[in-house]
Amino acid sequence: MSARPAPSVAELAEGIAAGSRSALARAITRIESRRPEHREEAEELLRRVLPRSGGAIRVGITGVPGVGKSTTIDTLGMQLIGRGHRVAVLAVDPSSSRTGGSILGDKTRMARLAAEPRAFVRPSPSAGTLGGVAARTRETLLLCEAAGFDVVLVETVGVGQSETAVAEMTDTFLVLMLPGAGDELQGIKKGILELADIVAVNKADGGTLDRARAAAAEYAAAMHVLGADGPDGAVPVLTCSGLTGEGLDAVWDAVVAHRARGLARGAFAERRRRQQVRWMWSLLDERLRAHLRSDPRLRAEVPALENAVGEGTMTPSIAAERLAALLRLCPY
Ligand SMILES: Nc1nc2c(ncn2[C@@H]2O[C@H](COP(=O)(O)OP(=O)(O)O)[C@@H](O)[C@H]2O)c(=O)[nH]1
Ligand SMILES: [Mg+2]
Repeated sequence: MSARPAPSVAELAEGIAAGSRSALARAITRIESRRPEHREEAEELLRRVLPRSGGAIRVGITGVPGVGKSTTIDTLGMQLIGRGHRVAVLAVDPSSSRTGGSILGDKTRMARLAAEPRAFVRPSPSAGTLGGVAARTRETLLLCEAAGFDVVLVETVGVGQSETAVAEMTDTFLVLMLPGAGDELQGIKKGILELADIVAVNKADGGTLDRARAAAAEYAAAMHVLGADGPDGAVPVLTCSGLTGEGLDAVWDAVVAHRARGLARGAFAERRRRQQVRWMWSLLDERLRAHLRSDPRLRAEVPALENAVGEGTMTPSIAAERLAALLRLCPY
C-alpha cells in the first residue's frame, strides 16, 4: 500500500541508530511479519542493532484489567521524559487480537505519551501465541534500545501466563494492585507476587486514598507471609496514583534502587544471563512448533487423531505417540 519502497535492512538499521521513530516503527513491522523472507531480514536487523542494545532500564508492569496500568504508564512516562529520559512503551497481550479492545484502550489511556516525540508507544503484536508475541516484543525491546530509548516499560495484564513472559524480558517487575485488599487478596495469584520486585497499590487518591493505604499495609504483611521477600529483604509495597501522579516518584526511586542493588550484587547480570538462555530455548520451542504444524505427514494425520481423541475412542497419549512416531521422535 505504501508509496515508498520498502527500506532495506541496512537503511532500517541506520535509521534506528539515528534515533528515527519511523525507522523504528517500520523495523518492528518487519519483525512482526510472518513472511519467511522477512524473518531472515529481521534476524539480520537484530544482529546489526545488537551492539547498541541492552542499555535501557527495562520495567515490566502488570496488574488486573482496570487497575490503572496504562494511566500510570502515561503519567510516569511523562514524568520520566521531564527528567530527560526517552521512554518506549510495549505491551504483551496475546488476547488483543481476539478482543481488539485493549489496543484501543491503551492508545486513548496513553494519549500524552502517544503524542510525545520523546516517547514511543507500540501495542502488542496483534496475532500469535504467547510465545510468539513475547518473542516479537523482546526483539522490539532491543530495537527500541538501539534507537536510544533508555527506559522501556512493558505492560501486560496479570492474567494467564503473560506476566511471566514479561518478567522474563525485564529487569524490574512492578505489580499494581487495587485498593481494598481483604477479599481481593484471595484472588491474587501467589505466582504474581513471587515475580514482584515492587508492589504499588494504585488509585491512592480521592475517596480511595485510605483504602489504598490500608491495602498496602495488608499486602506488605501478606507478602511476608507468602515468603515473597527477595534476596534484599522485603519487597517494597507502595501507594500511588496513576491519575494524579502522586507517589510515582517513589515508585521510580524503588525501580532505580532495585537496579542499583542488582548491579552491586551481580543479580542484574545473572538475571539477564538466565533470560538469554531461556530465550534461546523458547525460540527453539517456537521453531519446533512451527515446523511441526507445517509437516505434511502430521497435517495428513492430525484431523483424524484429533477427532478420535475428542470422541474418546483413542487416548491422548496414544495419539501423541503416533504423531511422535510419524516425526521419528520416538522409536516405534
Ligand atoms: N481514581 C483513579 N482512577 C484511576 C487511576 N488510574 C487509573 N484509573 C482509572 O481506572 C480505569 C482503568 O485504567 P487503565 O489505565 O485503562 O487500566 P489498565 O487496564 O490497568 O491499563 C480508568 O477509568 C482510569 O481512569 C488512579 O490512580 N486513580
Ligand atoms: Mg491498559
